[in-house]
Amino acid sequence: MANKHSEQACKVELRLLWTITIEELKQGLAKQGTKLSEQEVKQLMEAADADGNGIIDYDEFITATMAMNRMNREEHVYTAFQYFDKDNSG
Ligand SMILES: [Ca+2]
Repeated sequence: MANKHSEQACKVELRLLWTITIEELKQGLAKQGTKLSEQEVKQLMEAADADGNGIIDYDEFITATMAMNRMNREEHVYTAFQYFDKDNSG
């Protein structure tokens, strides 16, 4: 199915381009009205950053989000990811 193919291509692209830095995480949480201390943000970051390279990539974000919310709806994750990565810095 053509749709499925382009969906998968899109996910690969997202995996390559979309990452969340600790600054984006902090700003995203602040915009949502979630007030976390620097230490809490770091802990959240470390929890999500499975390979410890200092950024949360698409896979890590999905894993962390699913673990937190027990949600299996990827479009919600996608929306949340867009929210955090507003500047599309990648
Ligand atoms: Ca990482």
